[in-house]
Amino acid sequence: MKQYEALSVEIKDGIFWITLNRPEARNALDSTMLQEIDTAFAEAEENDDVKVVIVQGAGSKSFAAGADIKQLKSRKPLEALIPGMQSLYTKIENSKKVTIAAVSGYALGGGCELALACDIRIATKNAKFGLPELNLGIIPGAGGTQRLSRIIGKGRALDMILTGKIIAGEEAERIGLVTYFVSEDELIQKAESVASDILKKGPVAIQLAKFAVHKGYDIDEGTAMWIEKLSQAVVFGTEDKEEGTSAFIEKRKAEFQSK
Ligand code: CO8
Repeated sequence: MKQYEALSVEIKDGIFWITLNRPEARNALDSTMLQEIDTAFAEAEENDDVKVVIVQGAGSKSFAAGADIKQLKSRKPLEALIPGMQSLYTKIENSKKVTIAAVSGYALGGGCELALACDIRIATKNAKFGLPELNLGIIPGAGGTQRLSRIIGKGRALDMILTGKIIAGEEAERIGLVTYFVSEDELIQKAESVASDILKKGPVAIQLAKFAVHKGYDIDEGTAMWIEKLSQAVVFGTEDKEEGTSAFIEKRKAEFQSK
């Protein structure tokens, strides 16, 4: 396991836990942390025993308060074009592992965008989501303008982005920004239980189901249906399909093996 400075990383029972660990700066995403998130995801990606990555913030005050504004201040226009947060989050969205954001406290700016790049979001009562970039004279630049509207709809996304308003976990669940809304002390347990449902599935099926949803979302339905069909053709050739269908007929639990 690699050594990390701004993260704590742990692998437990098929889950790769990434904890953003700069609580004194509300887990703001500075260049070290972003580099380490990239490294940690690469590490998870290579590990066949890992099926789910859960991202959380250290302490209950903050998931991540966004890009490090102190570093952002000196960035020049062309630096916005360098692959950075946006590319990293696209990489996370494209990961073959299932990603879960377990959000307690602030998920603002790049922190909210990190959660948006994950497949599943769980929020506590004290979670606070927002894209307040316009307050800084910039715009959301790590996928927020695109992913937020795809997840909660254009009208609500425009309202959040243009006003910079911050919404609580309950409201986030009501508008579909998060899937689960739990109390503070249930967060880890809920994340583990969602992960455990996923861990029972075959890795190829997990990967291709995720791929079909993400890749099909932005293209015409006919082509997207072909992505689904071709993905299905791949899983039809796996031992897991044989095992899953046999287990049903034999009235036992399936034991999926494929890597
Ligand atoms: N960056 C750097 N430091 C931060 C950040 C941040 N985003 N957020 C908090 N901190 C630091 C504070 O400066 C403070 O440090 P110090 O103790 O040295 O003064 C410490 O964390 C504690 O912060 P507060 O005292 O403000 O704590 P509060 O609990 O009172 O408030 C908040 C917490 C509400 C989270 C508040 O700190 C805040 O509003 N933070 C900024 C939130 C924000 O605007 N985020 C958006 C950032 S921009 C962004 O994410 C753009 C992403 C896309 C970039 C793409 C580039 C190409």
